[in-house]
Amino acid sequence: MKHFLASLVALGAAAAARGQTTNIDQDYKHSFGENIGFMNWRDADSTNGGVHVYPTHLTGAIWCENVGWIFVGSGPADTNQYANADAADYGVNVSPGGKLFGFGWGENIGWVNFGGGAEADPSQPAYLDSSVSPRRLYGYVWGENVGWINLDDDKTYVGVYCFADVIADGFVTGEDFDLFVEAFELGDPGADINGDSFVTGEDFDQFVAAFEAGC
Ligand SMILES: [Ca+2]
Ligand SMILES: [Ca+2]
Repeated sequence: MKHFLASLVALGAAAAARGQTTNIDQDYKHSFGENIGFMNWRDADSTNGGVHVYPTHLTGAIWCENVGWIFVGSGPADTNQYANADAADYGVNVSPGGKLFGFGWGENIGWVNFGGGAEADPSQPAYLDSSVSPRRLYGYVWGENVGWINLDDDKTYVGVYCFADVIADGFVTGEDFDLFVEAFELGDPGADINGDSFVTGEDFDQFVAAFEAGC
């Protein structure tokens, strides 16, 4: 078992290094765009591998059945959030209260404004709600060329696993704890809970807080 877990850590490390891990709920992984159809946030293929929601930002890509990939960022350049001042450091951020803001880039549809819903009248901000189970996204996102993207549906929505769910199977268990500690001791990217590309005491604190809360 120990050996298996170590292999899993190694796999996770390789995947994380390529930005391929996801913590999107396997049962709730779609949003819907009024003009672009269903959007898969988790597992459309093994190349881009879906979205990872970190406490302060997103990484990865969403597959849209009609318009291809929307990239939500590959990791902020300097801090825990994308500056979005130019195309070199773009992506979707998460505010301390859970609101999404910043930009995704659609290979065929241009910029997608994740803060667009907050600017609508009435305001319909896109946000991560951590008070519900499963944790999930709500609200609306605006695509400059494709209109509204709905994160608000009752049945078709994007669920997000707990930050402490390192194995990302929807359950926070001792197995996640063991794997995290092992990854942490190795300085493995799988233990990078806040997604800043470094494994530090901050990740340890955030993991323990999320683990104790059980999300
Ligand atoms: Ca788990
Ligand atoms: Ca970190």
